[in-house]
This record gives sequence, C-alpha cells and structure tokens, in this order.
Amino acid sequence: MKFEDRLEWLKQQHEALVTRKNEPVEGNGIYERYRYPILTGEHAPLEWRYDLNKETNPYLMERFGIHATFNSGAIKWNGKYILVVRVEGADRKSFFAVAESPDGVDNFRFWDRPVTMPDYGEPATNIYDMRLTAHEDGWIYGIFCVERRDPSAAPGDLSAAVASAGVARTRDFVTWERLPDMVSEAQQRNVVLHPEFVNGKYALYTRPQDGFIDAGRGGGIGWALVDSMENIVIRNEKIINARHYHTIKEQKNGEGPAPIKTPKGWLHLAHGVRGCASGLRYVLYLYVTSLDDPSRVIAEPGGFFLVPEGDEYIGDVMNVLFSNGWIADEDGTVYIYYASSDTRMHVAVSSVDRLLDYCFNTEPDGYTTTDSVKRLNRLIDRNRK
Ligand code: M1P
Repeated sequence: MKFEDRLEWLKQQHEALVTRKNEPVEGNGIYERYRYPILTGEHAPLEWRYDLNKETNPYLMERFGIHATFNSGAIKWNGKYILVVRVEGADRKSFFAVAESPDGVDNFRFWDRPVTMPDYGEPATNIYDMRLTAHEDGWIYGIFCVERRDPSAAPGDLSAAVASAGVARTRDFVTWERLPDMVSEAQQRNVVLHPEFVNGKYALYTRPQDGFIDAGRGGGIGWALVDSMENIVIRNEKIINARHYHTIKEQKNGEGPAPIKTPKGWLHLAHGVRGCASGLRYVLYLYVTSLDDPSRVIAEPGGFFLVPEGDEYIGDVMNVLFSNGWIADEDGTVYIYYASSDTRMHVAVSSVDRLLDYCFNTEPDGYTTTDSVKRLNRLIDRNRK
C-alpha cells in the first residue's frame, strides 16, 4: 500500500475501533458484561505507535509497539469516566495513560500524551496497577506498584524483584506530585487508600508478601492506619481478609479498587488467586465491611463474582481477571472495569442495590463439600415449596 493510502487506512481502522458501539450481554442477574473490550493496545493513538513522517518512515511501520492496556484505576471526574490505564509496550515496560469516556462504556479515548510520573529515588524498572482514591482531604491519590530488581539476587537470577507501593497525588491527572514510596518490611502490591479518615488517620488496605510472587507468610488483605500520606511507614498491619485453604483465594488475596460507601457498608472488590495445573488462576470476588469499622468484614458471598470467559482466558498471562477500578454513579449504577489475562480492558455494569443483594443474600463459603451440598439443598427446598 502507498504511504498515503496506508495512513488513511490506519486512521479509519483506529476511528472505527474507538467509536465501535458496545452492547450488554444478558448474564447471571448480578451484572451485565459488555461484548467488546473497551480498550486494547490498538486503541493507543497512532501518533504513539507510528512515525507518521514519510521521509523518516517510508514503510509506515510501527516504531513503538503497544502491546496491552489493562489493570486501570477508575474515577468519575468533571462528568467524565476516567481510567488511568496500565499500558504495556512491546519492551514489557508499563506506563500510565489516561483514557476517558463520556458514558462509562463507549468511546474510551486516550488523552494526547501518557502520564509522566516523577521518579522517587532510583528510577523503578516498572510501575503499574494504580488505585485512585478521591480522599476527603481534597486530593486524588494514586497508589501503584513500583518494581525493581532484587539487589540481593544472585548474579544469574534475573527474575528476583522487589515490589513496593509508590504514592502520588493529583488534581487534574496531568501533573502528579510524587510522594515518598511506602515503607514496609514486607513486599507490597495492591495497596489501596480508603476514601475517608478513620480515627483521624489515613487508612490503607495492604497486601504483605514475603516474596515478589509468593505470599509466604503474607496472609491476605491487610489494614493499617497512618498519620500522613507524605511519609507512609507501615508498623501495625492486621489481616482483615485472610487467604484460606481450598478457596478462590488460597494462594493470594488482594484488594481491588477503593471501596464504595453504601448505606449497608463499604462494598469491596478484590482478587483471589489459586494454583492449578495450568498455573495461577485470578478471579474477582466481593465483600462488605462495616460503616463503623471499615476493617470488619460483615458479608462475603462464597466463591467468585467474575471469572474469565471465552476470549478473556487468552492473553499475555492466561486465566487472569484483575480489577483495580470501578465507578459508582449518582444513580447507583456501578461500572466495573476489569482486565482479562493482562492484555485488555472490559466493563461490566451493575448497581449498588444489586451488588449488595448479591453480597448479603449469597451464602458464605462453608469450606467443605458437605456444606456446599447443604446450601444447595436449602435453595432447592425453598424453590420446591
Ligand atoms: O499477572 C496477574 C497479576 O499478577 C500480579 O498480581 P498479584 O500482585 O495479585 O499477584 C500483578 O502483576 C498484576 O498486575 C497482574 O495482573
């Protein structure tokens, strides 16, 4: 194809993809998934991927491969549905970029440039998975994973890494004030800021781990109160939602986005991980904590809420659903933004009422087959009356 024809073709393909109308798919009554991914690597602007100058790129070939768009923080801001997306280049480095939609489902379009996140100390090798919190102190905070090679790794070991939590705040998603990384004895990923002060302190959901991949003694979702966001040191961390043998969260258990405040409690979305013959399986689940004490779990339906389906199984890291962003609208609609297999972004839509109904009226995990069969028979009995 001639340069000019190819450029026109690329523009048309890109515009058709970005403006493709999505459609809900009827499901289990708890939420509706939408048929098409809302963001893929191909949604990245052409200006990011191609040198558009005929002189310097006569074949109009890609100069900066964008491989995946996933694990996005989410927030409603100035009437727009904003995602801070984890974008991964062909070089395996992630960076953040903002995409916005007018209605939460369609026309997600990236802003002109990626986020330039200031470094803190030695530049990290990789940063990813931002959780956004509009805190009652007036700032919008982004907490994300900061990954560096493990300085104590043996010379030939090129995979040992250390994960810690990076902290930044913004008022416009363009300019970010980087604060010191969180200090913690354990490795930390999936750290999330609670939106309100608790006993006058900032409250953090944590996920302590002994290693970069292995939880080790790390028990699940932790909770810690700190005086300031400007110098976070985790001292007294308690596990509020533990990993458990032979459940969806046997191997790892991490908080998703910041919880949503509802009349019946704080609604949480989290991911559980278990091991199986095909590797780790990441699924999403919900739980509710008390309004009086957001660290006290008051409801948790047994099992998963959302798991990979169809094409969602396939991607860079198979069998993974991950979510670190959702938006509760003024009318109670909840947009659940989730990524499949570390490759692309999707949305499922529900409401605060439906999600609370699911949480309070789905029985908890009884931890044995005997209990599962009893629960099933109770349901059948009710249906036969
Ligand atoms: O590859 C699956 C996920 O693995 C990590 O999640 P966790 O810390 O819970 O193990 C993260 O790298 C996450 O980004 C990724 O989606």
